[in-house]
Amino acid sequence: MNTLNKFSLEGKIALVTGAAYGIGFAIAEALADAGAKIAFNCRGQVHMDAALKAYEEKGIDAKGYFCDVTDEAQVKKMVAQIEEELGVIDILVNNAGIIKRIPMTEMSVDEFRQVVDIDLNAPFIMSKAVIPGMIKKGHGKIINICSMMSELGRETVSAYAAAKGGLKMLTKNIASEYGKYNIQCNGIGPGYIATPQTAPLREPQADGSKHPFDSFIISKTPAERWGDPEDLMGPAVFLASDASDFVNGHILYVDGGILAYIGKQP
Ligand code: NAP
Ligand code: GCO
Repeated sequence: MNTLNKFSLEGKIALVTGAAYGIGFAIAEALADAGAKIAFNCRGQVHMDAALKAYEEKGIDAKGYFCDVTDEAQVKKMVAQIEEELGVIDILVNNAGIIKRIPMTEMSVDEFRQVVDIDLNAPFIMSKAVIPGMIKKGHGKIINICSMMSELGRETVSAYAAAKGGLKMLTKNIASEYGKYNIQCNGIGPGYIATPQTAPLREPQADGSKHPFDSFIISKTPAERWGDPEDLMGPAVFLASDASDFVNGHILYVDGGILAYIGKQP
């Protein structure tokens, strides 16, 4: 067999959560390029309309569903609709996520809980909803979008780091519990990627100079650049395809080397 055929997603049905834009959109585009039929969700009409237009412009016949991934009833309804309209989900990408940058002692319990609800509880809810279909089908791929904060902390991101650290371990546990059903659950840990989520960290200063955090990240990244959502496309196809059938419980960091690097000598 030609090894490249192992990367084909022809005939597969993929659900990418929060894929109206940003990393999710790029991953959905990649899976479509590899042959998958795409389903995605978001919460508002404005983003849905813009996303459907953007997918159409890329020549992708993506189906959009309104769903708040923290709401189990909405998730079950969406999964049932996808199974009716497209078929049983082969690939689930738990991408939807938020961050709140607040010093921990100033963060309210509700704010902490909201981040954990979306970034950790929702991947549990989504995975619990799609695994039964994967078991019946005899295979499945779950890809959890983790973070460098699955490994490292920094000021103001306590809830996010706690959630993404938990998501790393949820990934390993799903891999452990469902590997016997030929379901592989892995994570992608993006480094610092230029999307709306990190826009506040890259905004130029009033005098036109670089945002200090922008300069900091470039100095900490061997690749000396921010990542682009496109940098995640190949890794996503790999983990969604037969090419990774014996990869399970792994977090693939796509970070330009930042986690490997102690940083430039001052
Ligand atoms: P983004 O641009 O802020 O997009 C986040 C997406 O999640 C949006 O489509 C948003 O949809 C959706 N979402 C948020 N809460 C939701 C909910 N309750 N139900 C359904 N959808 C919801 O973020 P991004 O940078 O693309 O990040 C995507 C994922 O990668 C996140 O999990 C993030 O933590 C992770 N990540 C990002 C980076 C980075 O540097 N950008 C690095 C590592 C990991 P709405 O429009 O409805 O809000
Ligand atoms: C931050 C950033 C990071 C990135 C990403 C890094 O405020 O430090 O938002 O958390 O989003 O998660 O991998």
